[in-house]
Amino acid sequence: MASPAHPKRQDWRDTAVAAANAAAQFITHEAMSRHTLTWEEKSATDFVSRVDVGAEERIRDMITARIPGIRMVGEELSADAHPEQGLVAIVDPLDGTTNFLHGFPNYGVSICIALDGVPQAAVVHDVARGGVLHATAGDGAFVNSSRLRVSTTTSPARALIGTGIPFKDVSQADLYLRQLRRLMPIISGVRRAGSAALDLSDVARGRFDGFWELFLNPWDLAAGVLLVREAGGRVTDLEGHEAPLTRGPIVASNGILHDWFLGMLNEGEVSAPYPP
Ligand code: 2AM
Ligand code: CA
Repeated sequence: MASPAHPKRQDWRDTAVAAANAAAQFITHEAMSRHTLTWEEKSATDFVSRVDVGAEERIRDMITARIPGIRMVGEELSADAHPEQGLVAIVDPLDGTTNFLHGFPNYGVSICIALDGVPQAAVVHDVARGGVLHATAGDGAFVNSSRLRVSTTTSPARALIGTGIPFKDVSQADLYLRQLRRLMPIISGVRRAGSAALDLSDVARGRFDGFWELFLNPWDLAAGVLLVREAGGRVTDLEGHEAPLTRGPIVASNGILHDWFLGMLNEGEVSAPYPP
């Protein structure tokens, strides 16, 4: 197992930021002609276009040229690669594809460089709303050059919570709706913006006090996990274990509200809410 903070992590962050910038430039250019794009179906509710693939090719080419020996775990081109073995770049070239295709301004690029399952460097480029969020392990999180801090909200009644509504696996809908029903009357609001990487960024930015989703893939969550941790928050699974970089449920918060949040999500559920 590698030490948690690798000496090359800042070089890796710089490469990830450069690759995200290149992808963001491409996405912004392509957004002008989004009406001409063909939507390809990965499944009935999950779409991809040549913009996703083109952005990932640009990221892959830059990262593999600058970091010898790195493996890609990318949503469109190498989704089956293992995210917790060796030196990997975990990449969502366009998180919020559905938003992008509709012209709804909430999509971005997410890249995490991890070594043996430990996130070392991360960037989320908030393409539509603006801001390059980045972090390296142990050195804090930043938006552009400003330090990021999670919120200081202590009262659930003041909490604004981000979420992702299950869209593929409807078997999770009942659990999800029970969780939502318990939270709704006692918090200040719930938002579903359609990009998990940006939702986690919004926890790191202190805009959301918490975020949960029952199923995410490694590329949706890996960069955001490091941003939230480095901004002073917590990210776990539903049982309170530190979030892995593999797929699964994610609960993020400003840390202060975390135990309360986990308690609410799990209250009255008879068995472990999500299969391992
Ligand atoms: P994507 O745009 O990279 O596919 C969590 O909700 C994640 O699921 C999002 O970050 C989004 O990542 C993905 N997703 C895919 N299809 C979706 C849909 N129809 N509605 C919401 N999220 C979707
Ligand atoms: Ca994507």
